[in-house]
Amino acid sequence: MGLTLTEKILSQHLVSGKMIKGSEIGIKIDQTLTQDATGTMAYLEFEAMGVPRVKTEKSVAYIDHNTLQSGFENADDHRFIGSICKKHGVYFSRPGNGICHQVHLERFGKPGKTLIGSDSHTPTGGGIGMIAIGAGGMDVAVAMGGGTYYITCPKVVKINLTGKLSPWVSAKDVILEVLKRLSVKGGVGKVMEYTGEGVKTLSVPERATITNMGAELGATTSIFPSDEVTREFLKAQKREEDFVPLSADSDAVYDEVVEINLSELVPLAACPHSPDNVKSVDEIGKMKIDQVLIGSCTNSSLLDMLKVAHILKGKTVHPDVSLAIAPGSKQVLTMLAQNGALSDMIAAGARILESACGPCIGMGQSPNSGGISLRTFNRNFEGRSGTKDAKIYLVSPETAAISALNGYLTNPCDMGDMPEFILPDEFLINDNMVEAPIDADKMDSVEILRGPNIKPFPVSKPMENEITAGVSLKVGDNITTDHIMPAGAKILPLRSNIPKISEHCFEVVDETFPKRALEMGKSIIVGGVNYGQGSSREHAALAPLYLGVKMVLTKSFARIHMANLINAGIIPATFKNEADYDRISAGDMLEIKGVCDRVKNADTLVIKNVTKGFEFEAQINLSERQRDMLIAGGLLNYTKNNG
Ligand code: MIC
Ligand code: SF4
Repeated sequence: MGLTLTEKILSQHLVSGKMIKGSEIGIKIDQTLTQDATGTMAYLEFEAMGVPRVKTEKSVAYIDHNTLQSGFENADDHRFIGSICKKHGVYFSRPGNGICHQVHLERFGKPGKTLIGSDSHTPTGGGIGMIAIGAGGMDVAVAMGGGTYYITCPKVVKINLTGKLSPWVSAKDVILEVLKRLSVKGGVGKVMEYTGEGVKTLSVPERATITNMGAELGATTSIFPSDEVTREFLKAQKREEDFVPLSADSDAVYDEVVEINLSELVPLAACPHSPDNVKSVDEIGKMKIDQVLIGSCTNSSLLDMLKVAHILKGKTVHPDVSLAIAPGSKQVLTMLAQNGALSDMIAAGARILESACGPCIGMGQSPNSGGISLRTFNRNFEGRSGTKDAKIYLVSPETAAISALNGYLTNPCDMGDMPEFILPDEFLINDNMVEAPIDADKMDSVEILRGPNIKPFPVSKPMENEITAGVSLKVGDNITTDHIMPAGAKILPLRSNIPKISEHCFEVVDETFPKRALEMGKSIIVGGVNYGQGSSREHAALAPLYLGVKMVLTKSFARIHMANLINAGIIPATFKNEADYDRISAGDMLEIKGVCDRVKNADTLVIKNVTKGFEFEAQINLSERQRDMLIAGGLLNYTKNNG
């Protein structure tokens, strides 16, 4: 029986467990990446582990998220990360060099390798045939130290592409179509593997758009084969030597098959407030818009930017619209400057932003009250833009650019014929903004620069055998990490200060939560399905830990958040009978006895609702390693105990 590409790469990297779907496997990690908003914590954790130099083939730290420096905090964190990298063997991509995923794809990713990154959009690397997975900072720290990374052995979904995209229909429309069909939880426990004749028609940046936004499916990752198109891309990046041809066996067996005929796709948009709330642009109609933002790790490649510049050339942005553009990397921005496309954007009235995440994470450009904003980004969760009542639509760069000129949502196909946009034979290579680490024998000479904003992370205690705690918060389905631990220009600078950032925990949902949880001492959060979808930020676990949350009890969890809860020593439990969710109210007192014994040996916990006087069961479907970790009080304690 043949193997899928996913199975081939995973089994080559397997260090523990068996390739049995649904069971836990440990894999060796070749490369890691971090970004600055999750990086400070990850490097503090790496330091705490006491490993002198990273043990991966390549580890890179990017500064791309916290780039709006409206106080000393972000600049201090950047200096801290820079000094840690120099000392411990990590390459440091300085602010201005670009968005982690775009730069990693251009300069460092290699087909067939494994990559984990402390950012949920790490699967962008799947565009060149990597197994690239988003993870919590602590898992990345462990991998940097040479430790194994654990995942549930995934099911593999074949996404069979046929046909060819019509003019002005975009890779973004492909992933929006997948999201429309499968939903934000459709990918949980699965890898999306793209195959079929249609693959050849997509360039590497287009493939990367698709694997990037595969994160919104909740998937473990997404992957394309490494073929002649990949070779051409790597050659143009002057690293053809990194190319290896990779594909699934012709008789590979998949767990599910999704058929997509590229020729039948039309321009789509994800409507507020979820990436899977997808409708066609025509269906939504000529909606008046206030803002258009083009960029983010999903759509900021040279190819995307050239299309946008072509559409804007010689025109003026509509008077009622603010258009801002953030090219994804220094390479993209420099090439746009050299070939004149940047002038076309500026002349049309676009506001050019630095090569960074920027407005995607609420770092500026919040829309006006009730504003309608079209964005080429990947997330449109409520409040993420910084304006709570704004309405965010996720679209392709083509749809965004033409709509910015017209002042209303426009189907780009109305533009008629499309010229051929061809990627250059050679990209402009200049890695002068990537600083190499100092030689190992000189590492003692490097001083670690710590700003006053950097506070130690909360210490979790070993698990107690009895938990009596009130329900401090009850929430519904699809709660995102942006609900649990919001980001944005005001809160992100607090990422290195857990006590302070915890004051904003669940702010979008209930601003009284942090104070109440602290007053309760110990508490439990109750949630619905797909709890914790979205970001990899471990702050969504560390803040609840600091506030005394002992257990999160839901109908189901998103993958990275569940791992982060376990790493923090918080029990992730699910209702055995979902109907019990309705029988619990905020404020109820819950009692669980024999917790350690059951976490060690059983698949369920028996929970007594003392307030309402009934008992029910919750499931704890965990591996042995996860059970031991919870009992030790999280990954750091566990590593110390075992190491
Ligand atoms: C995001 O897009 O939500 C982020 C900001 O990149 C996060 C990481 C973070 O919260 O720092 C992610 O996707 O993991
Ligand atoms: Fe940055 Fe946005 Fe991509 Fe997250 S999704 S890495 S904030 S550009």
